Amino acid sequence: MLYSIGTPSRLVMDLSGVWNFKLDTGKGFEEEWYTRALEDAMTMPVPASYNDLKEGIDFRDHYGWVFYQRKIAVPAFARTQRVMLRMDAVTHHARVYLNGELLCDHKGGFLPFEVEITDKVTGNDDLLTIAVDNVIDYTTLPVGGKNNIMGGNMGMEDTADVPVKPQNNPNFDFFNYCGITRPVKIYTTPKEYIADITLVPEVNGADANIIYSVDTIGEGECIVEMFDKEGNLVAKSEGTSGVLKVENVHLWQPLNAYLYDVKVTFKDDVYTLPYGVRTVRVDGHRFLINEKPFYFKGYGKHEDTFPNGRGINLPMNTKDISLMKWQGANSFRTSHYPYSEEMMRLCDEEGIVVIDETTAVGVNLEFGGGANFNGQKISTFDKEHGVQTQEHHKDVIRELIARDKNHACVVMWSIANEPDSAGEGAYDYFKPLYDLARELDPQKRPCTLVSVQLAPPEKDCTRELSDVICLNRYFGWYTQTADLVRGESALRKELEVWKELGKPVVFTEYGADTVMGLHDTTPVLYTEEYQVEYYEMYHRVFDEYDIVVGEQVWNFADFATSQGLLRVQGNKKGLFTRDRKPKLAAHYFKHRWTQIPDFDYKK
Ligand code: BDP
Repeated sequence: MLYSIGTPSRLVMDLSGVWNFKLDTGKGFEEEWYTRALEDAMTMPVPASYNDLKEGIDFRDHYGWVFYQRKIAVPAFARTQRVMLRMDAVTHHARVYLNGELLCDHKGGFLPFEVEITDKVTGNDDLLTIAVDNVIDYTTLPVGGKNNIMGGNMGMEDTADVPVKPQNNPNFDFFNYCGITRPVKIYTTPKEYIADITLVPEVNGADANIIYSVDTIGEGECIVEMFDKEGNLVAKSEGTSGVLKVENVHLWQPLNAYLYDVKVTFKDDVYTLPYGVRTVRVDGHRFLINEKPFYFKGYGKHEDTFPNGRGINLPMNTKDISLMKWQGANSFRTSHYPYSEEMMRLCDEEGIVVIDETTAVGVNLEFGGGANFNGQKISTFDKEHGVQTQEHHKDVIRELIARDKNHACVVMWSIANEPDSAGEGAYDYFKPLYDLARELDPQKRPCTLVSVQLAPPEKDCTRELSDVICLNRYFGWYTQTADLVRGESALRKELEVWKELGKPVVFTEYGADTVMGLHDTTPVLYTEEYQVEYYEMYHRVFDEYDIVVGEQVWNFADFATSQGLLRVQGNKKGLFTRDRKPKLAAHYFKHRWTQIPDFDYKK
């Protein structure tokens, strides 16, 4: 799926701005709010999560549908073209109406979807309404749980006479921000147009072949040209599929990006794609980028800022990448959902390596002692009572790869975060998903799932399925709490098991909550000193194992979560605070990472 850009043949109208907005307490669809102007509407910016933008817990934790509305006017000259309405992300479930008519219904809050409106727009003020639902449960990704993972009454009886109000219970550890979180755009194309472009690099010594295919609607001539940074034509081919031959190719390298422009001309339509040429593959326990052993230095992150929530924040994206470079990092994982296309394009430009994750977080009913149904413990993949997410999970993989397949920055797909990968039925749940990703990705990038500490390494289906073993480990925090000596022993013990398997291992999470400004001479939990000592312990161990080819801390920055007894206004495992001030550990990492090369750190 192509990113919407203006080109000599395409016009983009960005619908960002202040829209009308209303919480639905149950009557919205019955009363057909989408057929007329919302009554008693409030103002709401698009794009943004709405939760932190008005006061009160009922607003912040609203459960269910909300309605966004505005008028649109598409000028006559644009209506001679094919007119598309594109939503970059609506979290989590959207129904889009124009002048009262349902145009589309989309499930999944972090990937784009679009609908043609050529014959629907009148040119006068057309009424656009987007209804958005934030309910998460066992059928959605991310998964909503029945237990609150942060715990409740500490084992004591709840004697209140007032019933618990309907609410989301995320089966994951980040605030369930929602709304229209990324831009909504109208764009045009000619009636016969370029529907998709797929590029696959093959590097042979100094030269490269870029194998391309262009999906077109209509019949006609198709020309594909590749330009270098100075605008010189370096390759050209005709036809909707073929090869671009590039001599003395300039490779895209981590932290040393180089982007060509691939320009496709099909009849009246023109589309230009920035494109980095690089290869990726796993060889034994090494992760090769451009055939050289790469070492991941970086983070798990979140799209999380105040007061945008998960709403796109372009200045913060730029700032974050600047901080990554300051620190000597080279990569991050899009934990726990696909990030904005603007961020992916920025990573292509800036040479930041990305592990691209689906929205599959919470596919695990073992958290907090496990889920139950009528008092019976139920397993995650129980056909009747467990999660019912596999089909939707496939859709997410399809949409993610369709969106991100051409990005040089993406070097690996993460199928899920911390699923119940050692549970009964896990292999049967995941095998078809890996098969699908491998079939759909034209570049055949490595695939992984990010494995939870609850999963014993001997039983974890990631052993067979993943090209790279990605581990989230909290020795010295959630286990061996405050005891780094015993934490170190547990970490070594586990690595001895993975060593036998011979696949590369990347630590995709390890971290300790740390409250900025809390210090002590004895490094106790939550102090900045404990965070540093915790990381020093892990690194001592990582450096002894050749199979460990990467370290991505949890987390880049502090972030908002649901309320809970272990969360003091959010998760505090950031190296930076939520407003991006460095903790002691941020300086420690700068020191470590600026000494670790991106390539050849491990043999
Ligand atoms: C892991 C999750 C991550 C959490 C983290 C934590 O993958 O989302 O925020 O633990 O507890 O289980 O800090």
